[in-house]
Amino acid sequence: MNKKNGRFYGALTGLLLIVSLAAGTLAETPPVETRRANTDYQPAFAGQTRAPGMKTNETYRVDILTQDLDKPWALAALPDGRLAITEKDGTMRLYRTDGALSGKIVGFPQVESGGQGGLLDLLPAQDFQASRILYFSLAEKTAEGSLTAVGRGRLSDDETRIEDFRVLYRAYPYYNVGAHFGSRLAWGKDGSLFVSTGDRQSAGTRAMAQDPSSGYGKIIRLSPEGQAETYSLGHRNVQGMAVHPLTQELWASEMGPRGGDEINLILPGKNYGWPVISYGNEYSGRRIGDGLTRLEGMEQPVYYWDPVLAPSGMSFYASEAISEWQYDLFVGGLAGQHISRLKIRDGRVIGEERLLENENQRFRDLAEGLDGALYAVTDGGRLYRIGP
Ligand SMILES: [Ca+2]
Repeated sequence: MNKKNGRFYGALTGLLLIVSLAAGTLAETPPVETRRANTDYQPAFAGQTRAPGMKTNETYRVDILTQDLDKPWALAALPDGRLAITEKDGTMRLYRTDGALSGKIVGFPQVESGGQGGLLDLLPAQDFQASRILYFSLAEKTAEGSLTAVGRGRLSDDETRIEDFRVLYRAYPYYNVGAHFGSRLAWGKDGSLFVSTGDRQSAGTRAMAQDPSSGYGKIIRLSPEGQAETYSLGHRNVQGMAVHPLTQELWASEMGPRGGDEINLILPGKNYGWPVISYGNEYSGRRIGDGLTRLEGMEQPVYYWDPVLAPSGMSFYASEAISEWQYDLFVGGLAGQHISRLKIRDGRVIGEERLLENENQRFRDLAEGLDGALYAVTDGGRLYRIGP
């Protein structure tokens, strides 16, 4: 398909690409996944998994900006173009566009940094330029155990500390397992703040994803006034969320068990099925529950992977700088060790490409910069720029 379209370079390339995609031309190309699935489950609709493969035609470059980050978990662009980056053990760094990486910024509460815990996501306040306030998610550590918490604090004028850190929300109850904290943050269109949580992985906590009164396995909406409400339920471990730049829809990635990683379009009040329905199996190979993949009243994933990508942070690409990427979803893969680029039309994935497949890096989070580039951090401490 890509070769066929090669002659259409110029102003019409983007339009023609969209037309050819709408016409289903991609269906001729094999999916990027060639391995055997872990399960014999069948998708609910065509393209729900193993969408047609695609490949970027436009030129882009990949740069490693630094390898000196210490277990980074999240990054976000500040209004002045700098990148703010959290580090799992409880510090933040600033990366200046001239290449300078700040020292470790402190001032956070004690975090449970073992396992999957730590200082996790960050999100600048919408009035950051004036207020210097940032929102954070973290695995709060107490004598009773840990939980996913959301707080906010102000970046000090000398940029060495976060001041006046205050916890705004706790995904109760406390529990003594360092896994499945979820923790991605996103702004809703009305100024509400979304935070994702996880089921805390244990057999004894898993079912709490279906209990609206528990903080586990949810996407929570915090109103601008600070009221917390369950926005969606039935999630296993949501480590990626992104708002579509045009439609303002909330999308989420979710870690499945063995198979069954998901991309979901998040709608208020909906039940996303875990642990009742899943396209994955237990790590032991046994089926999850009754081995169901669909049930009335539970949402189907827009897309799923088997074998898994282990999807973490993700971002839509809003810039026109690489026109064929505009509005595509880019998902960082941990176990998959690549970035998955998904082309979405009318709520369906119509193409998938693997980027940075040969870097041997676990891609933890992605964000779009102000310069039309995507930035990504990896568990190995790297910051990548992928762009024009
Ligand atoms: Ca699901």
